[in-house]
Amino acid sequence: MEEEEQNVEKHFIGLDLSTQQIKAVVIDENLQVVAESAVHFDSMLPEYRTHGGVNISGNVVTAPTIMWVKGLDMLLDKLRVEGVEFSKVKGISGAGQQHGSVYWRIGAQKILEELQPERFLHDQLASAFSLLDSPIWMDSSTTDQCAQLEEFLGGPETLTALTGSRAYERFTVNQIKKISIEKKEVYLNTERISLVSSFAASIFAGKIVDIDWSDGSGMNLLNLTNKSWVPQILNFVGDDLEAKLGQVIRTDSIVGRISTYMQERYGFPEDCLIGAFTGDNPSSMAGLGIRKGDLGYSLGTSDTVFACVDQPNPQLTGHIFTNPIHTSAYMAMLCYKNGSLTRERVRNDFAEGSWEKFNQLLDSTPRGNFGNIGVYYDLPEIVPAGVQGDFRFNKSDEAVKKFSSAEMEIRALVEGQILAKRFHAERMGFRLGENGRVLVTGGASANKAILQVIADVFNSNVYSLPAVNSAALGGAYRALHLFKGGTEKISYDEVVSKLEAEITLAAEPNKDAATIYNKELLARFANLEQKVVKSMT
Ligand code: 5FX
Repeated sequence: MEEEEQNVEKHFIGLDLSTQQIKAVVIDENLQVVAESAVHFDSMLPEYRTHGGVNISGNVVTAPTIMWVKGLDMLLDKLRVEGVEFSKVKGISGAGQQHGSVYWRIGAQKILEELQPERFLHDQLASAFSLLDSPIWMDSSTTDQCAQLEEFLGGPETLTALTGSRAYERFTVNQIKKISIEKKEVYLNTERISLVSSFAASIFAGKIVDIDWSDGSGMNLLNLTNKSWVPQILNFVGDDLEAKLGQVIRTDSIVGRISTYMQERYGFPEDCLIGAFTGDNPSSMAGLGIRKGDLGYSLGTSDTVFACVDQPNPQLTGHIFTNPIHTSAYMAMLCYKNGSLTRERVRNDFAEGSWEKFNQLLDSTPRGNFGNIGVYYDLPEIVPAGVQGDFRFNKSDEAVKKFSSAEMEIRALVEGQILAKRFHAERMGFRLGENGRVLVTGGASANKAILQVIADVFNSNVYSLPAVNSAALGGAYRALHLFKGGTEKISYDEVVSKLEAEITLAAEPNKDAATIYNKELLARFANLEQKVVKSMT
């Protein structure tokens, strides 16, 4: 009997509740993807009228919380229709867009415990939230709260040293503070506050679960050293905040077993474990199997770069998070708001909306773009903070209105985005290790022409994995790790060692790359970026 049990195939689900869609991957014990599916918010849930999965009103950016719930209903049904046998699933974990928050109203825990299997989740959770629209990472409406928090703690340096980041508008404690003041009744009616990640885990566990320490690092609230909430900051928001947030847990924790709702509605086995969900970037780090000396580069709605560091060295640009997989190390990260959507906009403006044309134009322009440099920010950027607009400079560093051709615009956009990552990453202390790799992920990592520019600008080989959604995969791998006994029993690196065989070389730097993208060019870029910052004030 025991042997029979051992021979039964075991599957693991990884989810990613990201900005534009919810995605699921199902893997087997050999890390092979056996199924994947997604629900795209704008096109499949048009009733919520989102654009890119969000609603933008000035600098306030939100997403309807119930849309995410309905998306989960649809995703689980889609997976079933596509033939996924939930009875084989032994573990589920996943990721959520970072910083976004969910406000459960008083009584929500009870609603979650009493879900009826014959009804949809979105039907039953319609009244479970005290705030209908969740603030998300693209929001930049908490400038006042950020200034107050930094002042309260004695300056941005103190906050940075304590929590790994200066005050950022999207970081959750600033969002909560704003709500506690501007929507006092909402705050008072809130039983618990989740991050998008812990919210998704709660739906599967059938109870409100705690926040993990990697995603929790994106709140301006977690003490990086002792990994608990900073009491002064809790008090700064309100003395009942700790009760609403719960405890901080390790990212490699089991938060519970699958809920009876999920067992009865979908046929999950009762021993299916639920691992803590985490932020999409920490989860991508897990999904790419990032080792020391590597750089992870995610090309998505937001562009992010991240690396594993032993000794945190927090800076006023960029973030240090608790590491999701190497539990004694940290994760350094830079996040840019203007990623895919800006690339799409420039493609529409200069390449007739065609990626093929965009790539042809990019390839037809020489590396270095004749000295022209451009930076394009559709939304107020994070690095550097607040810059917005298109800025173009000719080879003499003079501001120009337009470049003389579509191909120069396109190369300026791509080079500008990648130079920014290299410059800021190096300033934070990243150095590619001797055997270090640039590992790419995210939607645009399928674009070879862009990967070539990454290889050239970083003067490094660029590698990719066959599956593009590393955040969802990271969830599935972490669920498998927990199933195998977790960190106490086996290292995460060992569980994902088979990934080595799947990594493929996607681009190699051209011979002249190091001379073109040299220190002088980076210094020029830094100067021009400073000019842009100054022009905003
Ligand atoms: C990271 O700090 C970010 O704000 C973004 O990368 C979000 O996580 C995107 F979902």
